[in-house]
Amino acid sequence: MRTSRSSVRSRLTALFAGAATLGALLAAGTATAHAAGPPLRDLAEAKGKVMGTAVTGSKLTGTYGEIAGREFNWLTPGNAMKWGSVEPARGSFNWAEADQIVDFAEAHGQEVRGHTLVWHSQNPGWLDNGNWTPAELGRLMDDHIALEVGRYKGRVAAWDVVNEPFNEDGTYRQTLWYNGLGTDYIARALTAARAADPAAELYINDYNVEGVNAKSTALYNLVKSLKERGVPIDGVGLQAHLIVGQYPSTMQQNIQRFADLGIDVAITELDIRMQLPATQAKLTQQAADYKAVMNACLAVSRCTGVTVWGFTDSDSWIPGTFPGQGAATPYDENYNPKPAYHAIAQALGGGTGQPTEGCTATYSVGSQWNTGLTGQVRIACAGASLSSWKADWTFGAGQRITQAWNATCTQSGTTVSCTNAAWNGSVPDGGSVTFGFNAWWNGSNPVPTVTLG
Ligand code: 9MR
Repeated sequence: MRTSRSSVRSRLTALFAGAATLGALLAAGTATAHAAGPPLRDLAEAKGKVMGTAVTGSKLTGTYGEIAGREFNWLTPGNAMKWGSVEPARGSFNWAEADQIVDFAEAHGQEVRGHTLVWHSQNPGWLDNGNWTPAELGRLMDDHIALEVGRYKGRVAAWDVVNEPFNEDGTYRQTLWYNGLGTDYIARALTAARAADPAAELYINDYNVEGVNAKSTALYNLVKSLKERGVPIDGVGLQAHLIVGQYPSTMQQNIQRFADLGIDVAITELDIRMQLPATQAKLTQQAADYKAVMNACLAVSRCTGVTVWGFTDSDSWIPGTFPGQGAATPYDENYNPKPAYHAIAQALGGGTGQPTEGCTATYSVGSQWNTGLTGQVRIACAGASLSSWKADWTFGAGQRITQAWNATCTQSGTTVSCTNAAWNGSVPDGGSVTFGFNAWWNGSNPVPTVTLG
């Protein structure tokens, strides 16, 4: 976390976010039916994290624009800053969409993640098809970085300088850059970016590097050697294009090992796809997977936060690339928040955002002895259902939770907060779930009232 500019901007963000929320409330007639809880950006900010989304510039009006401005404090142009977008013909530039997104971000108190400078894909044809000497190629790369990073100097907080440099087995991907300049194209690109905007955070970004595996280990070794050589590198981006039910169990461990190198880690392109049609069971699993990613980031202080690769299923690359798959983002095509949205909010310390009328939580003490107790909370719904839950109560007489099962419980002061385990978030209409806990007590042990959120 190098820059102070970022943190100044993020403090301002809270103010802007408040204004954005107020704006959204005043425009309630046009706003979508939406969870009443605080926006994700406010929840993230309170946890010292950022919450971002990829956006398409042309869509930043109406409901899409309202949600992008209200819920997120970082934006990544999904395509607008790629070389093929900004310089389609050599020497002929198109900055319109990139400028528009940066302007939108500034108007909404948001930071921008620049994506991406040096990649093998979405390059202009003239670049891909040129027959460049290594010297020419190096100059093209240097000039491109100087121009684009220079243009947005002071306005783009972080850059994905190099994108997707590795193959799955951890060898270097054979690209225009690698073939022409060797592995050192990476150090050269980072150095050029630092020179163009010394305050911007510089990242290497890749996919399938979320868990500990051959590819992430190659990235780890690269960052380690760049650090040892004094090459400017501030972070790694773990894209996180995941599949429902396949959350990588070593994600937190992986984030931590990168953090231990003295760099930041950002989750840069999170989406979690499924085979269509989306069913309640798949959406519930997806919510649990989103939550697991959030928790992995929350658990490591140098994980800066999470960006989703499109916030609505109507603006996602998945259906076009994986026929038959989709529903990968936190909002559906009609801008209704899905269980995944509520799971993100919940992981960030918010309520589940779901109406809980029709569902009740009942606390009971199973057994109690001199200073211990085993208790249970039963959550039951009738005429309503839940896809995730949060059960809070106050232990006002000094009781302390020591252990919980079938839920994750934390206690801060007298406030106990329990959220569902991956397998029991769903409470169907007419059904119930229970979770249990052990607690310590002394003196008196009154039964608290449980609030569902
Ligand atoms: O979301 C982008 C999509 O609109 C483009 O068609 C696609 C082309 O490759 O790129 C998508 O974004 C990619 C990102 O830039 C890098 N990581 C993988 C993303 C999904 O393909």
